[in-house]
Formats: sequence, structure tokens, C-alpha cells
Amino acid sequence: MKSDLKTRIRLLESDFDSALAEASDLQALEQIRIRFLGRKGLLAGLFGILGSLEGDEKRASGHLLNTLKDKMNTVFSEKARSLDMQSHGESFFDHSLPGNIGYIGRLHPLTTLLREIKSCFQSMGFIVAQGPEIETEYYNFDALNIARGHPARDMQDTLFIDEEQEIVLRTHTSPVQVHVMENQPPPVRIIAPGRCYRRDTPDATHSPVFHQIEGLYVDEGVSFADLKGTILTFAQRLLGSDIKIRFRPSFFPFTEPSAEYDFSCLICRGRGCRVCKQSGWVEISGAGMVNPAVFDYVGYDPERYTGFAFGMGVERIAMLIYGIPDIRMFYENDVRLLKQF
Ligand code: FA5
Repeated sequence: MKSDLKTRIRLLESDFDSALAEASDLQALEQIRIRFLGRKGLLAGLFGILGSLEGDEKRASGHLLNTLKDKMNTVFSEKARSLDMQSHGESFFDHSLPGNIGYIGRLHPLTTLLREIKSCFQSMGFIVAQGPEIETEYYNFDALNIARGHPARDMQDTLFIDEEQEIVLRTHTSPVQVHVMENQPPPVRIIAPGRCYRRDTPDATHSPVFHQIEGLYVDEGVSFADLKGTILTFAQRLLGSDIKIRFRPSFFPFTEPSAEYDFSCLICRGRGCRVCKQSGWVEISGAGMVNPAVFDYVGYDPERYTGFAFGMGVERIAMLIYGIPDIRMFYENDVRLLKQF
């Protein structure tokens, strides 16, 4: 009897599978349900036989039958679901599916920071100017007093668009100074934000594409003290009154005297970290008094006018403010980072 029931269980299973495979609509499926799974159906019939068995034989066959019953119910529901979807065609909408949560887009942290920097300088009377990212060597180097063969020309590893035509991707925003001064007489008080390109090897603080904000203030009687006052006011407006700035002597052919200035590291508060290379300071910008040689190129009278200029790295400031330890994180577009802003 036991082996007989086992055979009938196997047969029922294969009959059920082939009947389901053939069912092509919900009516056919209902017939199958009644025939196999109904109260007086084939499965119930086998459970009836179970009643006449005893002991181990009953237990073993009962286990087999219950497993079969679960399987038949699962396979049946899947088939019913798939036929139901087919019968509703394309317009079927499954109300039981979880909804799509739409995320609201937001500004990239560099865009937000650029806007904040612009508004700090605008509140001090600076006007936003723009210049091309593809430049001639004349604007990127010559008119900035960076002579051909001058070692300063190697300082900035340049990406050439066309070497013969002397067309480059600008390595800094300083060429905008020249465009602006060529087009208007003093006084000039501008900032020029934008992308710059260099062959720098990427590391925690260098990227081959990065942003600078150029600043230029030319008028009668502009002094280095004005430069320091402007930068300190800017730093405190942007980063709070705790921020410290530090000027160090430097060299740029287009400024004389030249300096670099650093901001105190907001990430480690001066204790030393990866961003400030354990020094407590982060290099932000080059700056200086406009070299009279540049005034000669643009036709300004160097006897009458003086000016200061600076070129800040925007990413470096963003790293400080947002506590981002590696510049490359700005360009990886990892949503886990971006959605925190
Ligand atoms: C210049 O580019 C000068 N044009 C700045 C200047 C303007 C000096 C006006 C005087 C007057 P420098 O190469 O040091 O200087 O770059 C200025 C700033 O840009 C750096 O302090 C740094 O903050 C940022 N910077 C430079 N290279 C990179 C890079 N590869 N990735 C990210 N930031 C960079």
C-alpha cells in the first residue's frame, strides 16, 4: 500500500505540472484547481487513502503528501498571477508593488560654494567677469609676463589643444584679468570664477580639472594692505570669525611682490590632518600686486594705477568647509556623498 501511494503521489505531481503548463487562461486554471486541489479533488483523494494507513508508513506518506500540497499551492499561485497579468495586458497596474520614491535633485557642493564665494565678493563691490576656457598662449602666458622659455612656463604643465596654433586649455583664470583690462579702463574690481586644466597627476589635493576664482582690483592707490583686508574679510564672511589667514612670499611673473596665502585648517583645527598635510594650514591661493609689465600689455598707466590680484582654488576651500579629505570625491558623483549636501 505504501509504495502504491508513493507512486500515486509522483503521478499526481507530474499530471498537475503538465496540466498547469497547458493552461492558457484563467478559466482553464479554475478547472485545474477544482480537479487537483478542490475539496473532492485528486489531492484530497490521496489524503483519504492516508487515513487507512498506520504507524511509520502513515507518517512517511503524510510527510510526502504535505510537501506535495505546499508545492502544488505555490506553483498554482504563481501560474495564476502570471495569467492574471497577461489578461490585463500592458495597462495592468499592480497595487501591491512598493512605490517608487522620487529623489529631489540638489546642487553639487562646488556649485553651492561658488555661488557663496561670488556673493561674498559681490557684497564688497566686485563684479563677476568671464573668459574662455580655451585660450591662446598669448592670454594664458605672454600678456601675463610669462615669457617664452621662462621657467615659470613650465610651472604649469599645460594641456595643448593645438601646439602650432598656440591654443591651450587655460591653466589658470588669470587670463581673464587681461581680457577685462583690455576692454575697460580703470577702476576695475572683478572676480572671475571658472574651470582650469593642468596635467597634474591626481592625488588628494590635485585634480587635472579644477576651479579657480580670480580676483582683480585696479585703481589709484590700491595697496598690499587692501589685498590682505579683502582676503581676511572674505575668509571671515565665508568661514566665520575663527578663521586665520597667513601670507607667505612667493613668485608669479604677473605680480610683484607676490605671495601665497593659506587658511587655517578647519578640519583638524590646526592639529594636523591629511588635508593640511599635518601643517594646520591649507594653501588656498596665489596673489600679489599686479606687475607693471602686465599694465603695459593692456595699456594701463603703471605710474598712475596699482592693483592687486589673486587666484584661489575653489576645491581646496570646499574640502576645508565640508571636511572632504580627497579632492577626487567631488568628481566621482557617488550619490552617497552628493545627497549629504
Ligand atoms: C595660479 O594659478 C595663479 N594664476 C594664481 C594667481 C592669480 C597669483 C593672481 C597671483 C595673482 P597656482 O598655480 O599656485 O597659481 O594656483 C592657485 C591655486 O589653485 C592653488 O593655490 C590651489 O589652491 C589651486 N590649484 C592649483 N592646481 C590645482 C590642482 N591641480 N587641483 C586643484 N587645485 C589646484
